[in-house]
Amino acid sequence: MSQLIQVINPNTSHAMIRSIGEAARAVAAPGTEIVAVCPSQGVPSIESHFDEAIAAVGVLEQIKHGKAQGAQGHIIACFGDPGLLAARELATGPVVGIAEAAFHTATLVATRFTIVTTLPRTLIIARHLLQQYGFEHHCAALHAIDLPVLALEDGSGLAQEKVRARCLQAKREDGSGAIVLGCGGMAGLAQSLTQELGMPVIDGVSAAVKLVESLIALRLNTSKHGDLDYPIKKELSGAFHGLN
Ligand code: 2AL
Repeated sequence: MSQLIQVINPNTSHAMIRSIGEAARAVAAPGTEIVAVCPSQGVPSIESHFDEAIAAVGVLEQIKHGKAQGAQGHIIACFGDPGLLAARELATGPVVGIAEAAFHTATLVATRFTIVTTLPRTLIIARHLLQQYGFEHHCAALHAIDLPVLALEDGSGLAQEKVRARCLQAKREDGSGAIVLGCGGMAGLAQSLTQELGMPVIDGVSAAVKLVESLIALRLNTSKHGDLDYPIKKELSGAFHGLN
């Protein structure tokens, strides 16, 4: 069976589209085509509530394009899962965010996990998601490497080394059985860190690809019975005209 899965990087970094697309294709089934995209306008990286609000609109724009191109499922590849429920309203196929994909996957292989993310101010975004999704009691600790998201794309390797060092420290100190990587830009690090640490290190992009493939195989679309029904038809004005 062949299928098209759209991976949306909600920030406008083309370098990050490439690394996220590579990570997605590395685990995709032979019949899965991955199309990796980003919004036509928005923020270069998502590190605050302000950035998330702008990114969410870009996610909706891309869900609309993806549907028109025949994508059967969609992935929101930013660790704050910006616009997730709104995207589900707009979409027909399944929509999975990388934070929720990573949390679900981690609890299948460990009772408690640690999150390693980018800037300290993004920790509150992860905390809110843990509460909202009901994973609070599964998260043993959250850490920030204290570098911005785009440091992961600067080619120096410094951010990657900081992620590695934080993961090693978390293994020694946190008492958790798995580590969740808290940024789409960390996607390429999971497999080598899993090997080096000898414990599961989970990247939400690859976890989301396998979850969306499973939902498509199970013929499970987003429920249109209830609150995730298509948005109520109304005239949107200005730049939003026709979005719904
Ligand atoms: C993110 C992410 O995954 N992509 C982005 O731009 N910001 N979130 C994060 N906590 O680093």
